[in-house]
Amino acid sequence: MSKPTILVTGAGGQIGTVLTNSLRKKYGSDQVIATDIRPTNEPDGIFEQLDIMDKDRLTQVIQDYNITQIYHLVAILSANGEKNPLRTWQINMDSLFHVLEAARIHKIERIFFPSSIATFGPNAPAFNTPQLSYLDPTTVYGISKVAAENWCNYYFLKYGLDIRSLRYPGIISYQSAAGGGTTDYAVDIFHAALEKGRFSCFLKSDTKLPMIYMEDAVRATIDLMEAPSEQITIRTSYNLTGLSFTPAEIADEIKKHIPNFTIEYHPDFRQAIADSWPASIDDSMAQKDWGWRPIFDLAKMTSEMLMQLKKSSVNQKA
Ligand code: AKB
Repeated sequence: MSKPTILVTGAGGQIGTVLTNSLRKKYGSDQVIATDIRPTNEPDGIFEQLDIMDKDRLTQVIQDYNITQIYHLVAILSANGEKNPLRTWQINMDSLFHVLEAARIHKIERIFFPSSIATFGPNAPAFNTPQLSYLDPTTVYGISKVAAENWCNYYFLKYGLDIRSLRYPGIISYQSAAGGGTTDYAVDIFHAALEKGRFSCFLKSDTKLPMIYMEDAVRATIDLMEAPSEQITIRTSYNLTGLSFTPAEIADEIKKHIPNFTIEYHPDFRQAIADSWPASIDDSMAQKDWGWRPIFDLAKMTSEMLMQLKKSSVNQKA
């Protein structure tokens, strides 16, 4: 396959910020067109302001740059999505249809779509949730991801569109903030630990959820997109995980670095969402089909997060 020309939607979001950078490093800055609804002051690389709900503008950008691949990252996440369910459905689904149709019409070679562990609901097994499980999500975000996965599969079967997808768990990153999800606490806790030495957690101490460190998540995404088509046996979305932990477990790990760190638990509406999700995920299909292996465990991730956040606060002060 020749060098792709890539369009990233939602490039200013938690995953988009880091993924866009990695794609630029891999394929060259001029090959990656970052787009977002909000303008960016990011200095390196091409940026186009794009509201993905405007399909004519999407078409324009695809044509202007001869786009061959799309990473469609725009979505309203689980917690924010509950504040306005119909709007969430509209944005998550319409944006996907704009991308799918544009990809079909303009013969885009490859598309990436992020799904989520939010596709699972209370009737899926909570531990080692298998690839093929009952999907009865309780959030509008989860419902939109189940529908979207099936639409991706439909466009693959009906039009031969090469769409690939991962069911991301909570993603932990130092480079970008989490944006309105139920797993956000696992990013916020690091900032609070360093800035205040204490954290108020919106989930209960023993709520175990599947997570992944950003570096692993980005590697999984690019590896999946680079795998030969014949290795991709799942066209809805692959289960993916890095590690699973509870708020109490991550707090204990942080205490190894910041002994005076304290945590309090004040569960809110996000507890019910977390309770409906798996505690751990079976991603053996991703391992078998395209060689997925996570690198970061809880200890490695915690020391890396703290080290990187300290480094960036020193740089900001300098
Ligand atoms: C969320 O919490 O909504 C997201 C997700 C697991 O998809 N981080």
